[in-house]
Amino acid sequence: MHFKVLTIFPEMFDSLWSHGIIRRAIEHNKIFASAVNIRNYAEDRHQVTDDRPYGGGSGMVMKPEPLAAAIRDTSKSLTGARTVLLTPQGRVFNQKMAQELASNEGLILVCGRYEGVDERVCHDLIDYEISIGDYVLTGGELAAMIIIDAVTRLIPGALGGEDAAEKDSFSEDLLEHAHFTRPANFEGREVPEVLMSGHHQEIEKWRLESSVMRTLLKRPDLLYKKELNNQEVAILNKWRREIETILDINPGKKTGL
Ligand code: 4FV
Repeated sequence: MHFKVLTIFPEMFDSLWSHGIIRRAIEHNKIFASAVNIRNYAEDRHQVTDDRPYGGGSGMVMKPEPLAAAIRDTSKSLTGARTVLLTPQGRVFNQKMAQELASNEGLILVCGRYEGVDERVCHDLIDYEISIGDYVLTGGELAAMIIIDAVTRLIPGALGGEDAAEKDSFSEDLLEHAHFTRPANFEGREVPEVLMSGHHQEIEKWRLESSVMRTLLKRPDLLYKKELNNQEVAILNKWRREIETILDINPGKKTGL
């Protein structure tokens, strides 16, 4: 997987390239990544990449010429790469989109600044518009880093443990189960026995129940839109029976709620 970032602040990515999983993936040639300065494609001697908006108003807009030249030149050296503009206008990024993007040869990530980029660039040269969430950033760089991070860890071998990403949150549209490590007793709080039992089937069962219940409690919206499998239905039915038993035993004051 090739990542090419187009930005007026390429040095912002130096730290991303040189730490953790991303650094390891680069060192093991699992990904090839670099940031290119859009200013290099500005023809005037001040390398201006922004200008005042037609129609007036506050702020500046990214000029089409340097951006278009940067995208075209980068696409030439990265055949088959898809171009992504990071913008609040885009589809909101999620794990499923990360999996889709990870199937590409290469991604050219275009980072806007100021009020945004000239619409004619979006129209002619952008394959995907992606947003990382419904809030406004000062630039697309942080959004590009999030995409690079989430996609890189899906590249086979990038995480080290071959199947590590398969057990991700959201890979089954469920939140991940609770995680524990040594010490077995931390400030009086024990690790669930089953996790120290070595009984892998029981551990998998416990972890699935932990995932389903955490998803029910923290992100029920994920369960509403999910096709539940038999195991998940069985877990939810077990808890429904638990709740019904509690309500049968202790109906509580008839509040009519
Ligand atoms: C953004 C987002 C975002 C908008 C104007 C950069 C800023 C400025 N990008 N997801 N949310 N971009 O707020 O991706 O150019």
